[in-house]
Amino acid sequence: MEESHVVKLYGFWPSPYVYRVIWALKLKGIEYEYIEETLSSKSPSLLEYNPVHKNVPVLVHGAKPVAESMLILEYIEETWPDHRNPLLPSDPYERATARFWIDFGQQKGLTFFAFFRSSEEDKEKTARQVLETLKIIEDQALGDKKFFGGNRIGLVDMSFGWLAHWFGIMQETVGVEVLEPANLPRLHRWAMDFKQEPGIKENLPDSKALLAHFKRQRERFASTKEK
Ligand SMILES: N[C@@H](CCC(=O)N[C@@H](CS)C(=O)NCC(=O)O)C(=O)O
Repeated sequence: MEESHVVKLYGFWPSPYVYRVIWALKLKGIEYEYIEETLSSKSPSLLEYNPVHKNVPVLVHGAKPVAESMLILEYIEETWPDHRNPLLPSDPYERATARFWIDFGQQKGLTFFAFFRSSEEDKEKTARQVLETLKIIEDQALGDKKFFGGNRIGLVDMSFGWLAHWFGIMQETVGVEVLEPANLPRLHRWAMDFKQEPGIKENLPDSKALLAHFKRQRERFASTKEK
């Protein structure tokens, strides 16, 4: 393959941001080389390719690095478009609406993080805040559709994709269940459907390893709070 066409992905196995990129590359059938990073000792290449945020994922296309998972997905969609299976709607208004929900999910990141690192005393309170956010996503963004854009998965589904796998394990770590059929029947259905999609189901990190990773992280949060 010509050097200018080579695709590399710098990642970290438990990262849901990295998986967004993996899903998009797999769905498009794009070959790539995966480079696993150690976040406590980042490689010189990662620091060179992402000197501002110094985080993963970074996609390198030829010599051109692209950072920030959702921007990488937009880059992939524009560079390798498949007009029969677009990941964003072609109508400008629908596209703006899709980006609104992607942005909403990003803005609410701290709500989920607060839940994940909550103490025993405040975990129910943070769970209620997560439920409020998920209700908005279910009622306003998903509605009665199978996926956020209709019958096929697209960028909005991939941006919320972490809810379908990582969030369940996060709930298990905290010991509170929020995304369950009684509370959020349509969003729960969506999570089940999303996880079954070709390209997604074969590309999810191992649940047991992720649970152990999250438990270690939560213990670390608890010990730093006590000090
Ligand atoms: N907004 C970024 C978030 C990426 C991110 O937080 N990556 C984490 C791994 S899950 C990371 O690389 N952390 C290392 C660090 O920030 O030092 C995106 O969507 O790509």
